[in-house]
Amino acid sequence: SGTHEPVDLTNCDREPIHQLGSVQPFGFLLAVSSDWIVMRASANLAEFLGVTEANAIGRPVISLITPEALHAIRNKLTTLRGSDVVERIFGIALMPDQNRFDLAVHLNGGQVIIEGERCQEDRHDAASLSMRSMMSRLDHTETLEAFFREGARQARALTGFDRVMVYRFDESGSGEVVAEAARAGIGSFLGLHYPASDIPVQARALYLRNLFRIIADVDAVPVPILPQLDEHGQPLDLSMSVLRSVSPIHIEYLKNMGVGASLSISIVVDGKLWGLFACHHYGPRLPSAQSRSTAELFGQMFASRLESRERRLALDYETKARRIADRLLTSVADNASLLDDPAWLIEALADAIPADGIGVWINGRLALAGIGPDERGFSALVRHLNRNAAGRIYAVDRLAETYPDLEVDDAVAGMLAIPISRSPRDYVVLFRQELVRTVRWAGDPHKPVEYGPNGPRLTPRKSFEAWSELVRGRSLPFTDAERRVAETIRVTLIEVVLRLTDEVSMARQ
Ligand code: BLA
Repeated sequence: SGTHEPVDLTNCDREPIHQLGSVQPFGFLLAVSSDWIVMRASANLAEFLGVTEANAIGRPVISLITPEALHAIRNKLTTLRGSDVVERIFGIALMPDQNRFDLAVHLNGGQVIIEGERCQEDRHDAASLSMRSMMSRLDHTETLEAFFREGARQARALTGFDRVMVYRFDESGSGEVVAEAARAGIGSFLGLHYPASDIPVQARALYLRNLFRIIADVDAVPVPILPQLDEHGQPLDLSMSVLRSVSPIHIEYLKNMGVGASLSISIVVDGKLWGLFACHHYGPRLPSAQSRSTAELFGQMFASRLESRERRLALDYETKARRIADRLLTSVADNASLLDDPAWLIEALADAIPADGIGVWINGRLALAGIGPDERGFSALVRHLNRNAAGRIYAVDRLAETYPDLEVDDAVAGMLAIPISRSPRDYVVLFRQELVRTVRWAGDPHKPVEYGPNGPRLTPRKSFEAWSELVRGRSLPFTDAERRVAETIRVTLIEVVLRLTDEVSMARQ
């Protein structure tokens, strides 16, 4: 609709993607008042119902469809009291002697939104895959990685898309491809990272409400919904629509990736958008409404399995970490000189708090293994720590930004400091390297960048560069669980170090 400012790469977050005023052409849309008068219709109505939108608008819906069809829709409505619920009716005849349709029905601002598409015989028979056996396969995977991989495989079996990725968001909204199932010969996106801006905030908010997003054909011409504006001057809110058309920016992104159809299924864990099944097809693709519905259900089951797995893993981690901390402390209590051996310490902590370097600073002496500042840098770091983190666990994932005057190698980006004496002087400090150094490049970095109408930004390669810029100087953050483990280690190491320094001063007397 012409009422909005033009969208470019700088104002993506403000594009009203739920109000673009058009649908994808694979189906029709009717907005019907509570007394069943057609208020709006998509401009392709005649293709499906043999009546033009101009002839339909203002008429009772019963002049377009049979009483039986209307009755079926009304029945569904009784279950639609909650908002954000979409009901489906498969294989229903809307007119006598006519092809069958699949319908999606939902309520919006007192109106009934009816979306229909031709019922297709599915070559890819999703219904024959039993949800129970799929869940059982998922449950039999050992590791989280295997669980994701199995999830990707099953989502691919359900949708028939060329590439299915499990895409996980981090706290900042950037994402990583953590699993992939793909047709042979199309390369791999596994392990790649993308910036938060590739999926703008309003799109994420929408995917939390509406868990299934199909873009069936990137070359499809959107069909306007008429009239565009209602008597209040408002475009139709398509948040819960199945057919909602797509932002031209995102279409360009998909085309630049060579993608013909895209599908995403939300993965919602603990009420938050954990990630997406992101699916690409290298040509147009529209799974049947029934298959899509099954895939959506699969996404929900997968997410609930993931939720309980994450809880269990968190518990397992705490148990394991406590054991590691105990073992570490017994060893150090038996043989305090182990604290002079940072290589031993980093190894002992590896499973509890993974790091790329460790420094042990006791009585002004540094023992360092792996990456970390040298003696001078470390003593400057310790002065900072004494000032602003005395006696407490302190973690940052952007060291250079936190302490601009600190002279440390660019590779060192993350730090977790564990004070180990009562007077804030002695520390065990874990270091993590810059994240961009640990990941693969998206696309071929030597390939020339291609320009589209919106510039070179919307390509996987540029997208990865944008992400790299964003995380420059940052490490993988230390998690809350890791900090809790560090706290356990702090409390007990204090006792050990205290005894040590007592012994030293006794010997001196
Ligand atoms: C939506 N962007 C999306 C979606 C994905 C991505 C998965 C969901 C819709 C879909 O299934 O296609 C991004 N796709 C990815 C990523 C991978 C992938 C990261 O396969 C990694 C493998 N996009 C941009 C920029 C803007 C933008 C700069 O890169 C805005 C300026 C916009 N992305 C954008 C919009 C949507 C979107 C508007 C919403 C599309 C919609 O649902 O209408």
